[in-house]
Amino acid sequence: MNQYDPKSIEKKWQNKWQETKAFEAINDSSKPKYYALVEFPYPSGDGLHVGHVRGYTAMDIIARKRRAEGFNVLYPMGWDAFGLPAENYAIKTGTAPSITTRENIEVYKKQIISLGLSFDWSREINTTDPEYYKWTQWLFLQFLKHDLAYKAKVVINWCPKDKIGLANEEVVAGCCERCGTAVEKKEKEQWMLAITKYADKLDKDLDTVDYLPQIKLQQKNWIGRSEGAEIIFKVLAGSLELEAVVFTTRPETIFGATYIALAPEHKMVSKFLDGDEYKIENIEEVQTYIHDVRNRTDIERTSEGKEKTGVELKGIVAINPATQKKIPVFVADYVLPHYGTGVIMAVPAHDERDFEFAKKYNLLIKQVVENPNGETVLPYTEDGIIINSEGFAWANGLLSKDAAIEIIEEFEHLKIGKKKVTFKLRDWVFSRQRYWGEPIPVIHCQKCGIVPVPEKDLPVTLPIVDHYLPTDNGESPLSEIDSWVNVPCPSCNEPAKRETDVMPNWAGSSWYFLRYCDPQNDEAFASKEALAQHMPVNWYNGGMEHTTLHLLYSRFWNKFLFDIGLVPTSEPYTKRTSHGLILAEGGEKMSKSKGNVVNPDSLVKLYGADTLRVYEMFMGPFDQPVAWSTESLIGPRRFLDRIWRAAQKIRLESDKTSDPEIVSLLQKTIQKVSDDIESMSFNTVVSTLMMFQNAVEKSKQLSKEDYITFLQLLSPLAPHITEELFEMLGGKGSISYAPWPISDMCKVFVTSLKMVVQVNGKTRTVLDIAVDEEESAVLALVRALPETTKWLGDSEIKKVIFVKNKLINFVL
Ligand code: ANZ
Ligand code: ZN
Repeated sequence: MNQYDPKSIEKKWQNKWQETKAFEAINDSSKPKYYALVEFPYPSGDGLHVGHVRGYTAMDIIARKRRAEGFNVLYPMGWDAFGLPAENYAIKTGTAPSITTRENIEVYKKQIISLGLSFDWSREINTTDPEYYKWTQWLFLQFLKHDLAYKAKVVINWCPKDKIGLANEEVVAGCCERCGTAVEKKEKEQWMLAITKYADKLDKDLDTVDYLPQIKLQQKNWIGRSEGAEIIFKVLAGSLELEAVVFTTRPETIFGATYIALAPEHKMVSKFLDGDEYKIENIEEVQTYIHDVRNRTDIERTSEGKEKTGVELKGIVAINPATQKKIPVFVADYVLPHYGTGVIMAVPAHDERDFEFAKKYNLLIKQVVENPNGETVLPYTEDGIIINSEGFAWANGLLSKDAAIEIIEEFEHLKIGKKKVTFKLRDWVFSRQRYWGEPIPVIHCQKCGIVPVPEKDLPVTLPIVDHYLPTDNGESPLSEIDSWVNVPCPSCNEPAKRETDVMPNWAGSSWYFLRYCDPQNDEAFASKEALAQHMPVNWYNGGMEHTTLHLLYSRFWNKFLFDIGLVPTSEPYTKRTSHGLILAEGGEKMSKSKGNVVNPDSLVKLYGADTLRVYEMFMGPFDQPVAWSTESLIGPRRFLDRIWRAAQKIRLESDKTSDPEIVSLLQKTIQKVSDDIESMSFNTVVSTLMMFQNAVEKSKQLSKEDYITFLQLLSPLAPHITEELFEMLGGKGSISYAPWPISDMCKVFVTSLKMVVQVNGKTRTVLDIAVDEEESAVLALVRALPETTKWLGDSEIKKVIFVKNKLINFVL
């Protein structure tokens, strides 16, 4: 065998790894544990994408290095298989999603295996397998038991075309993420998960994990913690006296609050509109306005460019609790119903939106903060010095930050306000009126209300249906299967009905990393022992697009399970990194509609998986987006060809020792490759290895051992060719488990050093010279320096003291 033939050797090693169970993690190992995780794919009809290969190969390199370092590595793979594409395909063709899913998984699995990724296939999971979703349902019942799952009438984003409720994040620029139809608002009963109860922990505990800074920041912004105060404003409506509670992050500006504004959806507004007790003067105007605002998105309502609108509730006034002055009450679009209290105290002098609004409606603008560094231009939104706060004269002159603390205390004392922390995060709409999801395991009984399906009856499996479209009133197609829906109540045995909503496609992935620890367990979602052995995940790499949803959802589930004593750590992932997108050749996004998606299969056939892997690691900095170039695969392929040839030569005629330059360079290569793998600087790993191969080709002598060490460094990137050559050169066992090389910096061969140049014992400069340079050569170097004449002047040189490799001293 003399030609490098990836086709045959890649198959050979893939079979061998499988036969020897080379990559199976052990549940009771004495080795230290290491859990490496990548996001499991949705098995779409399009097959694997070169973007998948980038992330999977990167973690594969980490996993392989850890095995070589002596860890018991868990690197699992599975299928996140509930989701809309299979369901939409079923609506179109009538093919059951379970069938399409099975077929797609088969394709994906073959593709992934062909890449030589070292996944532990004995732990493969599939979120649509009833044995898996039994536990997703069981976990839902734990949320229900602990009052974290509840039903509520909520205004949901509604896609009139797909007939489906959408999560906020599924709405892109006001349109349905899937079909592009303009999204409407609709009120509907939904199952909710109370993720907001964990908002504070999800925020604070980010300090305890090692995530890339931009990932932490995105999570923080999404959670949106705000510290401020709630303050009570009296509202006078004729003879009625009501209270409106505002949320503000700037309580120290209270003396500048010249109106209050309610969200159009606020309860108090509807009370004014249809209550008999009090009717506002301009009821029709307000009604029309509210109707107009209804279908505007939050972004349209609040973004900077958009004009803010509102209408005054005529005949009603509020009392500013600090000034005791009567101020107008507005309904305004820029006040959102589901943030803070849905009511604001407006301070036009110090808030952009309020300023704009006050100008438009001719409202009082009263300055209460002064710029300490110069002229104050309104609206002045920075911190500064408090002025014009007569009622709390002691506050005048304080810095706004300090005044805020004191003023809150005063409010608490007067019982008109209190300190308050608010979050942007909303509870999670957890039901979908669809088919291809986990049925929510509850039964509705006229007498008993919501009754959980007893554990022994789990899983509630999906029935066979003959059509997949939601009903016209937007209910799940499950609602039309009478034999499935009608069941006796588990509690009173009277006729009752199953819940027909299913879970969103985020459910299965919220806990899959736990199931990998113990995937065949049919008594628990995972045993305590297995979880203790493998959790937490040591390193999780995935897409940046999953930072705010999947990552947050799964942290929430894990934290809840930790609190009820079912998992060993509060945080599921110790470390999180993200890879940059792979773009199409022209730099555009790869997409099916543009027809520019690159499928790895043909590349594996043509060049081999090792070449594809090395190319994807070499193509650019790992965390940056990078454009694909099929042409460029030839470079990595030639690199592997050269390695193949070099190894054949060494097999026939290897030397006992290598050139000193090789010995030295190898140590530096070990160091650099080891470090760069840890920092995911894979492109420099490849270039460092290429430099070593260049040196090998120039060398006079090369030992087999040194070349094997080099192959070990390459093996996480190109596992097949290195296994083959390792075997060929007489390596013992598998290169995948050969101990990772450790650099010995003592062997590093120094090629240059610094020599001190002195005149009469005083240091004048430092010269770079070659090791062991002779006196005459150094003298010639020094004389060539332009400064030398200045140092030596006209004096005669009495003596030259030369200490090899250290210094040269002219005595005048
Ligand atoms: C008075 C004030 C004075 C405010 C001032 C700001 C500046 P963040 O930081 O994002 O939490 N606000 C409160 N609830 C709102 C809602 N439901 N819809 C729209 N705006 C709302 O923003 C908090 C600030 O946003 C609050 O502080 C409130 O305006 C406004 F010089 O109160 B502020
Ligand atoms: Zn009942």
